[in-house]
Amino acid sequence: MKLYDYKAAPNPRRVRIYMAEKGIDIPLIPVDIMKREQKSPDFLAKNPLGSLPVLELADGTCISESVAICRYLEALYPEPPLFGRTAAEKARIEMWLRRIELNVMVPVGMVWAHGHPLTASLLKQIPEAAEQNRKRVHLAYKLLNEQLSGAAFIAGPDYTVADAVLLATLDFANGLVGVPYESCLTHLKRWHGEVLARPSAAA
Ligand SMILES: N[C@@H](CCC(=O)N[C@@H](CS)C(=O)NCC(=O)O)C(=O)O
Repeated sequence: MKLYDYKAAPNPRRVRIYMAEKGIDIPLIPVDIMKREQKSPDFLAKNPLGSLPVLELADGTCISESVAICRYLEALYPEPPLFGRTAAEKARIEMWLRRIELNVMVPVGMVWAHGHPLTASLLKQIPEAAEQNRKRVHLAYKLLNEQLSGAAFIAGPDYTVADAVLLATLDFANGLVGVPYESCLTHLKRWHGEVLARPSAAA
């Protein structure tokens, strides 16, 4: 197996954090997004969306979508379980994965696409779209903070794949995109400090 990767991008980092938590070691093949290598014909043959990460299996099968890759690895390496054990745990983790994807990552991506100089050459930017989505991100931060007021980790008492996905998303939003969460969101801040302190955060 090999994982096509780009160090500075949040979606490949989700998988690297997940792999570090599981102790899985897979060779990383760098693909330079800044040089548009992900849009080369060779890479489009692996993922027609031309995006990272992509996991390539020994038989040439290519799996894209960060959470699908983690799910595949979970089936191969079930311990420690990061997608839950019981039906309720699995559903709760899935619920938070969907919320992080749809309520955090989607608006963060819109702020990135419509509000950042690095993406200005890729589309006709609409500043109002960036502003509107900035508000959506802040609403989502409140939701995360509320959840973390009563739980150690985002989907409950244990670290799960949802924490790996949220950490990569939040660091991207706080950093490159420039939508930091407010310091009054103390539960989110507590969680952020704790997951950043885990060795996997360096992945
Ligand atoms: N939903 C996908 C998103 C993949 C994605 O958008 N990856 C970004 C990097 S974080 C990318 O490759 N962007 C370059 C492009 O789309 O051209 C996932 O979870 O893997």
